[in-house]
Amino acid sequence: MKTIANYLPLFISLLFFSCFESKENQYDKAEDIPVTREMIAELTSPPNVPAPIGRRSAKKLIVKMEILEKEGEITDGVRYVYWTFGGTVPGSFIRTRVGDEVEFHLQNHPDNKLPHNIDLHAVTGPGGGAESSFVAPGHEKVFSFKTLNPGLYVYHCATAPVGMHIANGMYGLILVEPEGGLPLVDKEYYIMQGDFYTKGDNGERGLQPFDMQKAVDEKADYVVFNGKVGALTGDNAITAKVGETVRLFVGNGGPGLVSSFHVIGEIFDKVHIEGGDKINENVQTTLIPAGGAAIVEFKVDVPGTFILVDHSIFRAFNKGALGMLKVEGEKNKKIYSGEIRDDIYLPEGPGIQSMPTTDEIVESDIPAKSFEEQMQFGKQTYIQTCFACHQSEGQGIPNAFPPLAKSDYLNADVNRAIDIVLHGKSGEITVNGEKYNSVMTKQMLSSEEIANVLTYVYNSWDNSGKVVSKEMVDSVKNKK
Ligand code: HEC
Ligand SMILES: [Cu+2]
Repeated sequence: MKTIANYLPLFISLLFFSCFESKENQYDKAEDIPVTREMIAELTSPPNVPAPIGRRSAKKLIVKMEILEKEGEITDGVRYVYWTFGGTVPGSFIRTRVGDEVEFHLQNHPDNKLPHNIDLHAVTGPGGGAESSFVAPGHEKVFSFKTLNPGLYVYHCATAPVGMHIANGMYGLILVEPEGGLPLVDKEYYIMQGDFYTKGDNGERGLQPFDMQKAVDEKADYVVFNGKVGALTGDNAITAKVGETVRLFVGNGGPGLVSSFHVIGEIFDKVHIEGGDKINENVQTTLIPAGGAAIVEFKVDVPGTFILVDHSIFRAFNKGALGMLKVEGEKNKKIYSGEIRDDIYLPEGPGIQSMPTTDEIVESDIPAKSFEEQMQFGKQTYIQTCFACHQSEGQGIPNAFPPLAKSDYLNADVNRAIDIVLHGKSGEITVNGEKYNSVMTKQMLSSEEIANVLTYVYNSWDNSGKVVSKEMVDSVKNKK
């Protein structure tokens, strides 16, 4: 028979530990961690995350998440109706600690057209909450769960057709920090990849409906970070200072594609593989499954712009999966020298060094006979030659290749444009208010071809409509 004496050690230890709210976890099971008081969860829009939990004790944490169906822009001129948790893609970031009792309020705005629900991968229970949270427009559903496992988890809508709800942007991340919190770092950001499927091709303007067949075939028109092309580039880039440690909470909503997440010019000092406890070190590229996540950490040692990509690289340069981390601070020549020299390299000896000069280029023998032919031939040259850098719609790539579409620089001076295609261009230029400082090599084209391609460029994408003739090209050529 048990007496009070049997329980005495337990009483004493309980007394002792309850005096120190933040004492190391003395509970064998997370389900036994008691919650003290109530607290409204801070939710944030990407790329921001709520404040770290630090050493706070487990709480009853109230999460109020509002579903909004709303139109947005997936890239310049292309509209898309997103379905969102909290008004953004990905949805609001939720930050909890192990042992929290989360009271989840899922609110479906009355203006919405469809019912939705939520499956949180951090939930232990049927459907990850989906069964208890199916909610019609103008209603709110409440359910509650205890966070048992620390880690970074995806949440998403699980209403049929599930793939369509996810494809429209219904996903986000919930972090469950361990007892005592993750180690503090200088900067934390929230990034989530997603693939989008539109009726029109990539770049086709106007309001684009979701394309079920392309989604089934996993033929994405857009693969992006944080819901749209350019959500993390230019003025939207994330930032840090030299010497700081950056932590990225990276998720992949899918619905279809796996991400090969990489930061160009950085090495991840640590990766919490798949968002769990296991830490890998010194990683170049980490795989993030659809419906999965990873926490990556690295110290930034040198200044510059570091490009975040899905290293399935056409997705980055052609479909949008490209972000930027801008690091400011002092250079460190020990770590990175910058360009030291540009020497002539002649593996076969100096005898055969010959960069063809423009004079040696064979003139094409079938000249265009009309404006229509100029446009047709010019488009061919554009696709073969200029497309790779200036992109299909002349939109360019931020910070790398200037746009030719609606380019003030192009439209201001036709002879200068001819000169650039003839001889190449380097040094700083400003196009539509953005600075570029890069190199365009000279293009090996005949005068005829240059006339056609520039006519095509000038008569596309809202440019000035100038017609360029072979004679104009020759006169720029002969000025030298
Ligand atoms: C290898 C990549 C590359 C290719 C191929 C290329 N360009 Fe460029 N282009 C550039 C870069 C980079 C600049 C900016 C150079 C600088 O910063 O000084 C530029 C600048 C220009 C500009 C002036 C800036 C502007 O946006 O109006 C024009 C016009 C232009 N290119 C036209 C063309 C045409 C036409 C073709 C095809 C015949 C072509 N380019 C092929 C990389 C390229
Ligand atoms: Cu939904």
